[in-house]
Amino acid sequence: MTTNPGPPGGRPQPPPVTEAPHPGPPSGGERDAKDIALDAFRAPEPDGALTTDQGIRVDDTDNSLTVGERGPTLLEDFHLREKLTRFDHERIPERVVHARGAGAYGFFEPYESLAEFTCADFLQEAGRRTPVFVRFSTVQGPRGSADTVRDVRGFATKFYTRQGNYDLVGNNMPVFFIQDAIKFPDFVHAVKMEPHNEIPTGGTAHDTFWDFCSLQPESTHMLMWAMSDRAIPRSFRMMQGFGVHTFRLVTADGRATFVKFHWKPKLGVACQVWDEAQITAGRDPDFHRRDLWEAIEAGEFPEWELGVQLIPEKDEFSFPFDLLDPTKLVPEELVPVRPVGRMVLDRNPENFFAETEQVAFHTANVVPGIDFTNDPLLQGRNFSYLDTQLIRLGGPNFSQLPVNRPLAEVRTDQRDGYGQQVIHSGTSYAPNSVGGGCPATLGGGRLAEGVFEHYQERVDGQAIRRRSPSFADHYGQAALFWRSMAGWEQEHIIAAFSFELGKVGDQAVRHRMVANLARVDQELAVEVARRIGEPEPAPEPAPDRPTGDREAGAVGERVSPALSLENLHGHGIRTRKVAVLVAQGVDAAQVRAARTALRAEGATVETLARYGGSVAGSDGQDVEVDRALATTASVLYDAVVVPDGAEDVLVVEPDAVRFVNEALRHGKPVAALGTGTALLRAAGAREAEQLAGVALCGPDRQPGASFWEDFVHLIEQHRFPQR
Ligand code: HDE
Repeated sequence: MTTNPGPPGGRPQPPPVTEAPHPGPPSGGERDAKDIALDAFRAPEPDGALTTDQGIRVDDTDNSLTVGERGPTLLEDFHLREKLTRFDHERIPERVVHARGAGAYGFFEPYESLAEFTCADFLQEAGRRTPVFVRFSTVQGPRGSADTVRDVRGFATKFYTRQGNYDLVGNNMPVFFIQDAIKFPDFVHAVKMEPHNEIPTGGTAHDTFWDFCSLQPESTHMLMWAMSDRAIPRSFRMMQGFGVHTFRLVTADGRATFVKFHWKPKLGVACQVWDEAQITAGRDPDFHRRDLWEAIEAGEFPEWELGVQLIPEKDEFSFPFDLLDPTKLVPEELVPVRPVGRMVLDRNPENFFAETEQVAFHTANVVPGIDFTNDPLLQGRNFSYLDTQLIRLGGPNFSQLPVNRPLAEVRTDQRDGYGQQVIHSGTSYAPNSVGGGCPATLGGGRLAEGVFEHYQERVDGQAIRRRSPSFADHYGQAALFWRSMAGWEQEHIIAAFSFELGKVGDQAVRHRMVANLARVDQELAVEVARRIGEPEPAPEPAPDRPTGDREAGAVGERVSPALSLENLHGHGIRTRKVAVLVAQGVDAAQVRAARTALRAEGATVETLARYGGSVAGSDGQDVEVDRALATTASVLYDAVVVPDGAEDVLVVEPDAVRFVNEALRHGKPVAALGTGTALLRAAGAREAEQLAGVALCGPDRQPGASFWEDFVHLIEQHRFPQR
């Protein structure tokens, strides 16, 4: 039994009851309007006396109130009851999908006015900043699942505009598995853990998922993305985002333009390789969450460019696919992406639950100047997001939660409900006269004044349950994606299909899936079949494919270079993590040179050794050790340097050998200086000088500036999968 002893020298003296000082924001630069608005809800660090929820000061929080020292506990102990009751009710339902995520605040600013296309206030003026909150997520896994599973990533942005909240609730892939929202529960039941045993956590490699997809060929295009490296991003900061659906931009005079939204990461797109992702899931299940947090804390603010593909309404039917079909993308070669602004995330939340867990996105949160289309997936989403928050956040007042509150003033006739935070006065009905007619509607035709008016699309038809024939091509763009991949990307896709289908127990499912792949590409299907032990599939004609394998055809129809990771590299190595392996006798000058050269380019450099502390360098000076090898892993770094002088120790250090072996296997840049090459050999590299991405500096030579420049260039290329 323990009691809180308080400070030495007597009982703690509670400070006088005063107004708590304001803690202010935790990190980041300039304070924006949302940050300042949150001040009203920030609780100070509790440094005074402990109280109950009612503000009553508590004498003891370690012992329940009992009759005598060994007697029964008294019901009258309101502090005990409150403490346990509050604890019992701490959890809320996790999101039905996208349960695991991480978020951050920041701002968006346009490069130029988009007034020509939209009256959305936040897009009118170059440089005018709008606060944002972004949440990244995986889809399949529960809240506690690993970050690096093979999955789609959510990329949801809430813009706190002067005209109210605008939510762009996107993913890191530009298409989706299904065309109609009515299939979403089926899809999610199939992809989530299987109901009888809740296996697997966070992965798609199981029977029900592949059963569904094999029977639902509209998922084929998205499967190609999900089996590509895009499904195992290096970090949230290095992935694209897409609005997926076609939306509308609308001008003040009611003119509409179709639009596809794109987020392009300033650091370029970078992915892990599958083996690396799997090991990372064990070594650091918080890999992406930690990366985002640490980058922001270090002042390395992640940045994306917002791009739009603009399509005049008159061109609605000029593509070989339907713009309303969310399993199709608009190739960038056909409609270029126009960069229109940038988003920077510069502030971490203060409390995960209050902000990242309670943030509520909704596709129907649009502002004047942005509108929907009849994409049947989008239409269903416009219902689902509000509906899900009602159960997840416990009632209709979730938009009053600090993270969800708009900066724009809220005046509604909505009242009451669980957790109402507002003390309303006056009337709550319309029309009224006693309230002076307020809050009042302003009437149509006033988009320019910030009044939302739905786009006046003319629609005419019969009520039918039938998919449009214009949605029927399920393989054309899957094949386009496949053809647009570099050889190594195709290999990764084959390996991913083989891994996933190899884990499917039901032979008929594998069989159907291989037949579907044959409609995408015969070689792909044959190779996957070979690897999973299926008979070679017969060539499939894919009769419903207008874009198909046409030999002729514009770039963007036959092949889309913009889809390949080869063309999405970033520039420079800012925030890449480089490990320098050290041990007794290491060339300390080389360690210093590596640190200086790589840090000058913005990389994070850490020295790793068997134990923490320091090691004696060859010049007698100590080299500080940043981390003990046992506390970290090769998969958590982007590149490795093995300096001269410590090879005797390192080649017999299993953690060091494994470190380099994994770096080599995962195609990472490796620099070996002088006798450091011995560690490469110990790690299994026979002819290191022949390996792509390996930089060697011969014995008796010191790496000069050009050596480090070349190594920086290798890190910039991220991976050497051809190795
Ligand atoms: Fe979602 N989706 N979704 N989704 N979605 C949810 O909303 C839904 C879809 C996406 O970080 C849920 O608040 C339906 C496409 C993201 O909080 C839910 C359909 C895209 C997030 C929901 C889709 C997304 C969600 C679960 C098919 C990319 C996480 C919890 C019609 C464009 C947002 C919640 C966050 C979350 C419904 C399909 C993106 C249930 C019905 C397509 C990024 O409402």
